[in-house]
Amino acid sequence: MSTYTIERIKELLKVYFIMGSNNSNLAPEYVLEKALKGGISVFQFREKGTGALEGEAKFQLAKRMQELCKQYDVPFLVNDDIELAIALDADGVHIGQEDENAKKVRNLIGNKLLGVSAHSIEEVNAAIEVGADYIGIGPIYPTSTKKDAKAVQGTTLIQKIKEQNLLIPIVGIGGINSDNAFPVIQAGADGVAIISEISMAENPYEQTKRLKKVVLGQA
Ligand code: TZP
Ligand code: MG
Repeated sequence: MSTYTIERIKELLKVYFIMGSNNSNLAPEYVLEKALKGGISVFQFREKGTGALEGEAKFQLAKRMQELCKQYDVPFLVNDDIELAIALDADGVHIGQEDENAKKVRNLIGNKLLGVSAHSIEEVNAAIEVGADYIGIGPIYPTSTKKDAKAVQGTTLIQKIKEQNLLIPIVGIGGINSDNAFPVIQAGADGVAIISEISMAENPYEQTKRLKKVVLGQA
């Protein structure tokens, strides 16, 4: 486990923005700053797919985005790339089932935040076992952002986790927007993780505010 309390992690997951340089036609730093101003609660740097930056360019972009997050006091997480997370002293990492073994990652990152994607109750339990701080469940709805996404699963697994009284914080992901976010929260997720609805928005600031209101039940 990390040094964050469960309650704090649940707060952080509320409006969880994920982005890399190929998720927007605008400069990623510009979009991130708008999202930070709009009230995102955590940010994940996810630089992958077509045209993704590598090496020094990836490192420098991550560093600039981390700097922005620091200015707004929002935790900065890194997707998959443990080495990068350690080099930047990021606040945590998020890994999928096909990435580095979660137990090994926990040992490498010490008490930084660890998020793990899970698609079944077995994967959820395994993630809890190795000390994951939260789990990502999805895709909840159809998405075209992740090309190799698993089958759409709706909120079934989230409900199952709640029925089994598992205490691990949960974030839903995949195709989430301000019109369909609330059912994810109602099913038991602590928050929603979002790429395109913010990164491709005409106005990422307004879109973030709108999403936040929905998640908080104020829309
Ligand atoms: N993992 C499952 S779905 C997905 C990821 C990274 C993509 C989410 O992107 P969007 O644009 O919010 O559907
Ligand atoms: Mg991954």
